[in-house]
Parts: sequence; structure tokens; C-alpha cells
Amino acid sequence: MISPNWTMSSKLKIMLSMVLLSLYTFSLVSSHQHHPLDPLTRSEFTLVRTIVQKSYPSLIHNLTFQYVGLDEPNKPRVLAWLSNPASKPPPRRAFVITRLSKKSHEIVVDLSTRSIVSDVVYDGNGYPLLTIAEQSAAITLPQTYEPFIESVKKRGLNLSDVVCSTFTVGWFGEVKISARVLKLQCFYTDHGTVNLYVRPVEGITLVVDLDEMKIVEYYDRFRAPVPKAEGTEYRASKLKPPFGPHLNGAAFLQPDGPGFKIDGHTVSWANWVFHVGYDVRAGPIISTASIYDLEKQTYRRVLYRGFISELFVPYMDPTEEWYYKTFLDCGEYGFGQSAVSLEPFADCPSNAVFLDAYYAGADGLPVKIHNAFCIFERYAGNIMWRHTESGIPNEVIREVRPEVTLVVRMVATVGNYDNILDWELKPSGSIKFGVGLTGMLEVKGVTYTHTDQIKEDVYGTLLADNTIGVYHDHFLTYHLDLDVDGEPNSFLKKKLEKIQVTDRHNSPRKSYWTTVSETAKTESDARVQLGLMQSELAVVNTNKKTKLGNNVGYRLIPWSAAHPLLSYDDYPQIRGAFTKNDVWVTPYNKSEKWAGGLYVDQNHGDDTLATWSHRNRDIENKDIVLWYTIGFHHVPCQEDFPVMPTLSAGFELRPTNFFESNPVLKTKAPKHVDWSNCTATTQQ
Ligand SMILES: *[C@@H]1O[C@H](CO)[C@@H](O)[C@H](O)[C@H]1NC(C)=O
Ligand SMILES: *[C@@H]1O[C@H](CO)[C@@H](O)[C@H](O)[C@H]1NC(C)=O
Ligand SMILES: *[C@@H]1O[C@H](CO)[C@@H](O)[C@H](O)[C@H]1NC(C)=O
Ligand SMILES: *[C@@H]1O[C@H](CO)[C@@H](O)[C@H](O)[C@H]1NC(C)=O
Ligand SMILES: [Cu+2]
Repeated sequence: MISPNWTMSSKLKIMLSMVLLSLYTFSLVSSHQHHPLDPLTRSEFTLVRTIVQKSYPSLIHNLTFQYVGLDEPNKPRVLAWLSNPASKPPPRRAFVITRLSKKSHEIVVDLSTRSIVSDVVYDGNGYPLLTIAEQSAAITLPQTYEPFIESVKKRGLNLSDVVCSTFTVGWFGEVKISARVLKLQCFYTDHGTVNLYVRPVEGITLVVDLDEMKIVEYYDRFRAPVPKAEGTEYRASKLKPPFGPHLNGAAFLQPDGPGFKIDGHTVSWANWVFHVGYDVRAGPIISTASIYDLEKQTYRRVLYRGFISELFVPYMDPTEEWYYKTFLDCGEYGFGQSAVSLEPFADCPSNAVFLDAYYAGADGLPVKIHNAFCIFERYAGNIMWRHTESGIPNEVIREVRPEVTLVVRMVATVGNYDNILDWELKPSGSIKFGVGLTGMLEVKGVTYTHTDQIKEDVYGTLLADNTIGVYHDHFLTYHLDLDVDGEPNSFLKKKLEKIQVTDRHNSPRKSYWTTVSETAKTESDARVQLGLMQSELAVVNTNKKTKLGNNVGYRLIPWSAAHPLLSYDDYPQIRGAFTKNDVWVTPYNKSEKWAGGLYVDQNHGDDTLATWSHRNRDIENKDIVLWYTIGFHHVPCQEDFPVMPTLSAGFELRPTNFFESNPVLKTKAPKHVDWSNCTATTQQ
């Protein structure tokens, strides 16, 4: 296998890659040695199930698997293996959360000894990830529930056209730990319409106890018109002309095939080598990413492990039917569990390679998500670097390097919303994190058909007849365990400060700015609200310097920031407290992975990134984790209806004094591919 051997000599590397090249044709499915961070395989899930069920022989049918994932080996063990892949890998272990007799069990399973290492009942607040099976069971309950049937009839609707959807209930200050419940709200799909989310049946809320799997509360408080089906269609096969705007076909042609190799879960491309993992909760996990330094002739470590830790989506309607909609999608619904099969040539370009993913269903059996990931090289007409020099008499110099990057993509569709998650690696050493929001808005049915009729706060925008798109936020919090040239790293704030020129004799200027560096000593120094301060933020390794003496580092390049606007003592914001700052830094701790806590559903916000950071631990010259939140305040508009064009955001990690000079100076432009009929006529 390709090992991200961070100290491998280049000679050995070439030999290895020759071997790999010959393996490539079947390497996607070849049996390979496990990378210690490989996600659990199909057979490992089955084995976990057998081992866990064996310890509860009489209760097999009552035991559900809420979470099953790799129990990440200790970091020193993983690093030791990476520097010597011939050595014994750390033991393969699974971390399991089950529900059994109304209790959550945390079970660690050792796959090599086929034994249970520990089995502990969790008795704090909050509940584990919801399974698809229990949500599917819950949404069928209303169909046979008399009061619901009556409510539907009273509204003149057809029961068989009503479909319900599951909503986590949040937490609103209750001291007593409540039952494990979900709310259901329902939608209408008559006349064959499929855009159910824009057709809510307002006024009805059902509460389902998931451990009992029965309806425990029922409310029918008011009626509002169900928004019409008209104009809600989005299937190309059903839409009627006129169509447009017209787009010509386009493709990225690679006559020599893709420029990357995949062995097991390890991808090597250009100067990068990294591991692509998957978790039912986080979705994609990029680990042990290293970049080859042409000058040093060795791979250098950049990122140990990065993933989306939590997603917080609070809606801004405080009324009875809406106030509780304050979702934490990763910990409640699972980003990985919500991964959808990607469509070749549409979700990903023609040169993409697809990978499947597996997770454990509620019964513990492996469930396959076909084409859950795609990996492709992207040439989007961008420029890596260029210069035209016309300052030399009688000579024009023009040097341009087109930019080709590598993208790893997954799409998590959590109910109405589709989240496109991109990891983009650049030969220049940058890692770009992209998020695209698309899909359906969550809307509310109202009597209004024109803004002139609205005299009250409707908590959103009128998007169509009887349809309000409710205001809300999306906050995606990334866990980024950077190991820039090794584990001991520091968080550096280079503040840009204005200096008044006092010596007016020597300069006509009144002011300029300069940088004032500040290394964060403890966690409180590293809580940053962007926009309030002009600064450059970087993770640096003060033990490793360039020849010129600068600390090697990686800079965080944020895009626009969106701060939470809820008051800090509001219950949803207590649970989503990890969004209070755009940036946090914590010392590495294997168990501090989930920014909203391990148990998120109905939790009280007492196990969040904010509570961990409150310990104010030392973070200088330590193994540290950078947390960054991409935020959106979403004020819906008519263009978001009936399906929303992708809204994008992201951020970048970019080398800063990591290399001695531009690492892509000597990158040659990719071979020009001559494709007849492809050249634009105006360019001839
Ligand atoms: C286990 O499940 C069975 C059938 O699903 C049920 O009859 C039984 O009461 C359950 N036992 C417990 C202890 O929950
Ligand atoms: C209700 O739906 C069923 C099944 O699609 C259909 O046969 C029936 O005609 C519908 N009734 C009304 C009143 O729309
Ligand atoms: C690691 O994190 C857990 C959970 O926050 C905490 O209980 C534990 O004390 C931490 N360990 C260290 C060494 O800080
Ligand atoms: C390319 O264009 C020529 C005419 O300009 C046409 O005959 C040919 O079919 C085209 N080829 C493709 C692959 O479209
Ligand atoms: Cu939105």
C-alpha cells in the first residue's frame, strides 16, 4: 500500500510508486493492510454486531445500534505505524452506542480478540444519534392514529397523501431528563407532487416516544392553507417549456487517466498523500495529510485529522409549532448516515472516481451507501500563478500556470437540505474547505398571498402563495487537528495595528500598519471572533524554522463570518455554544471530538467545545486542535423556491513560511489536451 510515510526517502518513494502503479488497476478493491484510521469494514460491522449481541443473548431484539464507528487508536500508536508501516498496527476497535431497556450503553469492542473491552451505561443528559429505522417507524405511526386521521379529514385532505417527517425536539431548560422523544410534522403530496417540504400541513404536531415507539402527545391547534402544488415541481422530466438558460456540454478531459492513486483509503496525488475516512456521524474524515517538499525531498506533515464536528441550524420562529427547531444535524441525524449516492456526470465530473461507504443500521448489519464519495481532479480554468513582464525593453515575458486541484466530495442530505461538502487540495499546499447549501427550504404555511397583507412578524420571507421561508442559520464547525511538521504547534495571532507616524520630518505619511505577533498561551487567548480584529491567524511550529528563521506554519484564511445572534442564555444557543467564537483552539484530547457533545439529542449543552475551552488549558507548543465555524444567516428569498440554487462558503488553510519559497514555481503546466470541437470559435 502507499503509506504516508513521512520520512520516506524519495528513492524508496519512486520504487514504491512503481509497484503501486502496477497495482493500480485493481487497487480500489484489493485487499490491503488496514491503515489504523480506516473506517470499519462491512465484515467488521457484522463482527461487532455478533460480539455485542452475544453479550445480551436474551435481549437481541430489544437492542438497537445507535452508533458504530472506529474507536480511533491512540495517536502515538497511529504515528508509530505511519513511520513504519511494517510494524504491528494498533488493535482494531469499535466504539458502539446501543439503546437497551431505555438506556444508552457505551461499548468498546476489540475486533482482534473478539471481545468487549468495556460496557458502560451513560446516565447523563442527551441521547445518541437517531437511527434511520426508528425514524422510519415513527413516521408511519400517524397513519393509524385516530385523532390524526380525524384532523386530516377535517382539513379535507387525503390521508394517503400525507407524509410525516421527524424533528428533534431540542432542550428548553427542563431540569428533569425527559423521555427520548421526537416530534412529527406532516406534509402533503397530492397530485403526484414530490416537493413535500414546501407543502406543510400546519397546526398538527405529534410527539413520539422512540423507546416505546408510540405517539405520546398530540396537538391540533389551528389550520392554515396547505401551499399549492403549483410551481413546486423540480424534476426535469415533469417541467414544461420554456426551458433555459441553455448551457453547452463541457468536460475535463484526461487522456492519460486520473493523476491520483487510491489504495484502500489512502490517496496520493501530485505532492499530497492523505487518508479518506468515513464516519456515520461526521461523514468524510481526512487524516494524515502530508505534502511532499521538493526542496527537502521528503513528505511533511500538515493535518492529522479533520472533519465536520457539528452543524447547528436554529430556526428563528418562536411560536409553538416552530420554536424547537434548533437542529444539531451531525449529532442528531448523522452527516455520514445522511450521505446520498452521488450521480456520475452530475454530482461529480466525468473524470471522478467513486467510493462506497458502510455504516451499521439499527440492527447492527452493515448498510452500504453506493458512490458516497467522489474524488476528482478539477481544472476550472483558474490560474495557479502568472506574470506578464513588459518592463524590459523589446521583450515581453509571459508565464502562466493553470491550476489543477484535487477534490473529495460527499453530499449529506438531511431531510430537506442538501449539504455539499468539498475538500480541495492544491499543489501550492492549500487545503480549501467548501460547503454548498442546496435543496428545499423549510417553510411555514400561512394565509398570506402578498406582502401587503402582512402586518405582523412572520419570521421569514413570503416565497409563494401561503408560503413563508423561515429565517435560520447554518453553522458548520470543523475539527482540524493540524500537525504542522509534527505535533507540538502553537496558535499565532498576528495583529495588524495602525501606527501613527510621529516623526513628520522624515515621512509625509501620517500612518501605516504593522504586525504585532501574539502566541496564545492558553485556550482563552485563542477564542477569536472574526471581524472585530484585523489579524492573521496561523498554526505554527516554533520548533521548526525556515532557513531564514521564520516559524513554519499554516494560516487560516476565513471567509465572511456570521456570528450567532441568539442571546447566550437562550437554550438553543447554550447547546450551540461552540458557535460563539469563529475560532477556538484546544489541546488535543481524543475524547473531545464532537463540538456539541457526544450525546446531542435533547442535551443540556454541558459537554460542548465551549465548556471544554472553559478549562483554559495550556496550548502553547502543544499538540493542538483548531476549530473553525462556517456560518450562514439565511434570509430566504424567492429564488430559493421551489429548490434552492447552491449557496457556497468555505475557508482555506494555506502554508505560511512553511516552504522556503513558492512550492509550485517548478510545476510545469499540464500537457495541453487538443480536443477538436472544444475550442471556442472566438479564440481561433
Ligand atoms: C423485548 O422485545 C420483545 C419483542 O420485541 C418484547 O415483547 C419485550 O417486552 C421486550 N423486552 C424488554 C425487556 O424490553
Ligand atoms: C385519495 O388517494 C387515493 C389513492 O391515491 C385515491 O384513490 C383517492 O381518489 C384520493 N381521494 C381524494 C378525495 O383525493
Ligand atoms: C479529555 O476530555 C475529556 C472530556 O472533555 C475530559 O473528561 C478529560 O479530563 C480530558 N483529558 C485531559 C487530559 O484533559
Ligand atoms: C466535430 O466537428 C465536426 C465538424 O466541425 C463534426 O463533423 C464532428 O462530428 C464533430 N465531432 C464531435 C465528436 O462532435
Ligand atoms: Cu438555509
